[in-house]
Amino acid sequence: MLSILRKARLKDKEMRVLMLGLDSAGKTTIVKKIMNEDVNTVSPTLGFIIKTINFRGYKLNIWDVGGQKTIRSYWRNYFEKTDALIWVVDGTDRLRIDDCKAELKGLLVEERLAGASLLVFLNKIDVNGCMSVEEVTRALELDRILTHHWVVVPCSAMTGENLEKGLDWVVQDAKDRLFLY
Ligand SMILES: Nc1nc2c(ncn2[C@@H]2O[C@H](COP(=O)(O)OP(=O)(O)OP(=O)(O)O)[C@@H](O)[C@H]2O)c(=O)[nH]1
Ligand SMILES: [Mg+2]
Repeated sequence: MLSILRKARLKDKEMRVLMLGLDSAGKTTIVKKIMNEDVNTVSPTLGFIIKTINFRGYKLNIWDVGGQKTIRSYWRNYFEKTDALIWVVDGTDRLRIDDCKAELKGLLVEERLAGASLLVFLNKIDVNGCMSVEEVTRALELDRILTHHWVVVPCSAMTGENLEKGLDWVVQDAKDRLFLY
């Protein structure tokens, strides 16, 4: 039933995209850059922000939810009807990569996120010494994920590099799914 509803919505070219990740990963900055807003004025997100963007003929409703540890328990309030999960990783934050892995792992067992595509944005590649795609794939044990379609896209919310490439994958994966069931 859920999948039928989801499919109906995809046919309407509308998608619900949930953006999560540890605090300071760059979620809000990514959304602002995509919307052509000033990226120098971001502050930590304490609740959530919804932004709607028109992208390649699709209407993407992006839910950008704050990632601070004390408010991560609220993430579950946003799982419903998610078509795509964008997991944002701070590529410069090696210290918390295990924390990052554990939080992502917790999401992937969520039934309400079962049908969602997973885009991992490896953010902050404009910074010297940022982790590589291989490093993050290994650290987050992404190769073990068999339950979701996933991809890692290295990007920078500051320069905008590869942000559209990531969204392209999200939309394409949704389109492909329309023909699957
Ligand atoms: N150099 C660099 N800095 C970035 C990039 N993206 C975000 N930042 C910086 O990282 C910090 C945190 O960015 P936010 O967008 O607020 O992070 P967030 O994931 O929304 O954090 P919460 O709302 O607390 O969950 C800010 O100082 C940004 O300027 C990037 O691609 N490159
Ligand atoms: Mg934020």
